[in-house]
Amino acid sequence: MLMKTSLYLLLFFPLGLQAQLLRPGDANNDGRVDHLDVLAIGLSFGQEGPPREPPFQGFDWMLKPFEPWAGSLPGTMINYGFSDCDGDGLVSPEDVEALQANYDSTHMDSQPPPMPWSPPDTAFLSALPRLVFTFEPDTATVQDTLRLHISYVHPPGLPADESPLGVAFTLEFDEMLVKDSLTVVFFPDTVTDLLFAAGATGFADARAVPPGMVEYGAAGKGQPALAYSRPLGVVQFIIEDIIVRPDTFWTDFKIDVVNPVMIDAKEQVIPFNILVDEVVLFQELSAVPAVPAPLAVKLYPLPAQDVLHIELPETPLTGLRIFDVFGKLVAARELAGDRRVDLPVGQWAPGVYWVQIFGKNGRLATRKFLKI
Ligand SMILES: [Ca+2]
Ligand SMILES: [Ca+2]
Repeated sequence: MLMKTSLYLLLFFPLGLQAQLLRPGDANNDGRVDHLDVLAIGLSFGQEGPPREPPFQGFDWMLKPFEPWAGSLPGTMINYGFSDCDGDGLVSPEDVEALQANYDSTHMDSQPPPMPWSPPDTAFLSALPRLVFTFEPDTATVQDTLRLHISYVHPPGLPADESPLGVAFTLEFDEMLVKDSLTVVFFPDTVTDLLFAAGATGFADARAVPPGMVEYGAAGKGQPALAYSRPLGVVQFIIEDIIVRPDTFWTDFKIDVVNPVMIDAKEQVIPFNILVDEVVLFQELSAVPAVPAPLAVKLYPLPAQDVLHIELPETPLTGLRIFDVFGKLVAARELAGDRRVDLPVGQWAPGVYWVQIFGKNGRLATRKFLKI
């Protein structure tokens, strides 16, 4: 019996009995790929260890044997190897792409087995950081775009080395009030010292995150990047057309911040305060605008190499915005009603991009494409 077991292990784990097993993207090995995993990747950032043996590199959703790395996360002791989602032996921004590709995937078959991620508490802080959520505009009507700005506010006197390395939270809201499939998270452009992940359109790649929910995570690259007040991104909602009950003109759109967590570079939980704006949605019942039909868009060739053609068969284009997988804005154009745009992409880094296409009368479409 003993022989049989050993033989099985040797055959199954080519690296020998030392091998552990991971699912790419579940960097904190808690059984789910989500916004929290960006914290583990931030804590492990820049660490190096044995690369995974071929064919176990890459971040397809497969069980991957790997040799344990020499180090582990400072608080929870999760091996750094779990953060090397693509298996190349280095924890780098590319590993965050596994979060996007496998977002909301769950498993129970890693080794050691998945455990809830529960970092230890910090000592008392004299001044608490704040996370502030502000709506713009503060009133809105049907079909309006409503932006929720997320900001980190640094308390005076908190030294850089005790500052947060990362933050994560879930937003819950009434999904009946917004067009939930159009809810997009935009990460701040021109930011290079943070890694981001989100459970919403624009990051979670073709995954149906439960309705009425946005998950968000940001982490410094091995550094306490939240050492000064800074914007962390925007959640964009499109307000549903039937938002007001017949007996009222007013409906409040409220955001609940659920399971918020900030950690420092030692993977200890930092206490902080949260400030959330309320927004009032207002609709004049006599003036309900017609619902814009979804925008039909043709993108070709796919994947794109030198030029991406974007064509709208039925309405003129008024603008374009292109984001990379990290949510960084890489191009924006105002357009004067062209039906087709030829976008030169030859100089762009290969990878997945998102293009947001604006048509007349508030019509909008978001598509992704691969640049090779
Ligand atoms: Ca996880
Ligand atoms: Ca890697």
